[in-house]
Amino acid sequence: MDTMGNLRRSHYSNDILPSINGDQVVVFGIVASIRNHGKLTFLILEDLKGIVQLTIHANSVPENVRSKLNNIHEQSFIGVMGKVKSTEKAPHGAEIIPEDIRVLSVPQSMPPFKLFKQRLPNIEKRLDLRAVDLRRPQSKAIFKIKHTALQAIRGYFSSQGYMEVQTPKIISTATEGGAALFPLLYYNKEAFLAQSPQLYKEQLTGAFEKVFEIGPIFRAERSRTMKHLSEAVSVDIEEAYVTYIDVMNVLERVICHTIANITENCKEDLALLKNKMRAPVPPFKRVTYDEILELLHREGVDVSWGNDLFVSDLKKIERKLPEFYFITDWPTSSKAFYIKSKDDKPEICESFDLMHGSLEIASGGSRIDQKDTLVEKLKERSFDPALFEYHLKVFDYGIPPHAGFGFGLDRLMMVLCKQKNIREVVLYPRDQRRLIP
Ligand code: AMO
Repeated sequence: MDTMGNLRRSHYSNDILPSINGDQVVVFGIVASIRNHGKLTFLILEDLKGIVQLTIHANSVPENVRSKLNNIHEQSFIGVMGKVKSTEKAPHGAEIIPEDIRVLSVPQSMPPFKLFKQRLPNIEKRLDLRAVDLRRPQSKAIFKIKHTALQAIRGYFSSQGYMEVQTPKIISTATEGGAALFPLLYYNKEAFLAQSPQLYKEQLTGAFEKVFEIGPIFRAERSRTMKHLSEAVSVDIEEAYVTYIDVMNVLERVICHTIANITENCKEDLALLKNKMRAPVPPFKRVTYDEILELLHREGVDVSWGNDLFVSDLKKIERKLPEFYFITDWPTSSKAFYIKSKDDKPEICESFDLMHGSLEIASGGSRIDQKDTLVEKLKERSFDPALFEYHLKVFDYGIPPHAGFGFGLDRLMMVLCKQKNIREVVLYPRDQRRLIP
């Protein structure tokens, strides 16, 4: 095996153009394919920017360089120094005639699945060897889109005056009632992985007014579904002096901004994933919980008031609500303890879920900003207020009225990348059965 020695990349594959005909260049990458025609070999090298053709002819490439081909096969990592030659037959109209080839890594085995086929084996088999699965063009497209989405989200919030924060992920209490906790031993005490940044982001509104966080959330999900993971990424905001109506406006704007950015900057990736998506235009439809119950009733599904809405039921009205829409004004009993009830109708709370068809993307609401009410709510939900003293005492020093939301980045990615299984849009997914790789 060779080493890189003093060879360093001078160009990426997409820089190899007819305009630099005759220049000496150095490229690095992975061998995507080799075609051998006796004295002539074509090798396609792939790097992070695309592909470039190397043409190795017995008449133009010395024997000591050509002999390197004997050690190379597909999926080998190599470095090449050579001269650019313009030719209409090559991608971008130019190829490289190698003068030096360094063989850096040759695979001992070939991937147990085809990297360039549309039909793929079972996802679990691919996840077992995720680092190699991620070399598939469709996988790469998903994570390029995710990268662009993250940049757009950060850019949007920063431009609107939100401060990016990081809150602790090892914490002492639950924050989300329904979802189960992952306990861990923190020195000699019991601690938990954070289900959300909820209580910390609320506290921070007193200091910074507008905050956002993009970070992991941990949920010990009991059931195994296509849209639940044990570790997911949530995009959270919390803002002072606003209500749930105001943050719904923020949420739809950040979603529209992100999708507009992706449709503009990830055209090839979207095409590869066969997603002909167009950026939605705000405002998104807003439907109350009661109206959803009415729509379901018309489809022959009767949900008792106060119950959560099941995906299987929401699928029945997906034809009527196929895109993004909000479900607002949920029963107070169905939402977390920190959500504020309506002043004139305490059985309903100032809350919303953002949906895409039957997929929940986000939830949020106005928050309780009175300590007594929060203590009452904790007791109602059988939480011991003493355990929340670290949070409750902040209220003694005053906290502004505030509202916020959390959206599942991975759930949004399922929509943006047209994927049915959330595991496809997460590099190394974690669920009840999977802790490796
Ligand atoms: P909620 O519990 O609804 O609300 O979570 C917010 C969003 O996070 C995503 N999500 C998940 N994604 C993948 N796997 C999971 N197991 C999972 N659990 C949740 C969903 C969901 O809509 N603190 C509140 C938000 C707020 O009010 O600000 C919260 O955590 O897309």
